[in-house]
Amino acid sequence: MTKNLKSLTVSLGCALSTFGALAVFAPAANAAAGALSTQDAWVRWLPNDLPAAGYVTLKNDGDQPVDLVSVSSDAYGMVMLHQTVSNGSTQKMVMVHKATVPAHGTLAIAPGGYHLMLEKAKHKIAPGDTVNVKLQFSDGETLDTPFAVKSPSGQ
Ligand SMILES: [Cu+2]
Repeated sequence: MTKNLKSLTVSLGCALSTFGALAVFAPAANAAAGALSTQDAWVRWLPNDLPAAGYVTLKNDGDQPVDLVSVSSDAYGMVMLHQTVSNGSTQKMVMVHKATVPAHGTLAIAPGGYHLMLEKAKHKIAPGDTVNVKLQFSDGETLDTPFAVKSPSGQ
């Protein structure tokens, strides 16, 4: 609660005209009307049917934190949310069930942190393609997001 009050104060304090300040007064029923958006969605494709990794920045203009709770795609048989964790000198990835997008903030699903693990491609996918990934959130919002498929070097 303290955290929410603080972010409310900050957004009211810096600019009364910001989107965030307006959202504070929106009725709860409008919560699904689009506090969330995505930026820079892309897939790092790998050859030989190796699993691909999806990256995206999630932006939350609302005054409550929202969790990403489910990911799926028509293009892949299996999509999971993974997190890279380091144990001293080694790194491994673990499956996680949610990732929080802070109120009036962003969550970068980016190399070294979270990634979407995309496995079992349902058809041939190559750099230059676009695949849609459905991102579902704890507030009921769903973002059907086009991801640009890029080569392993990110081109
Ligand atoms: Cu992974």
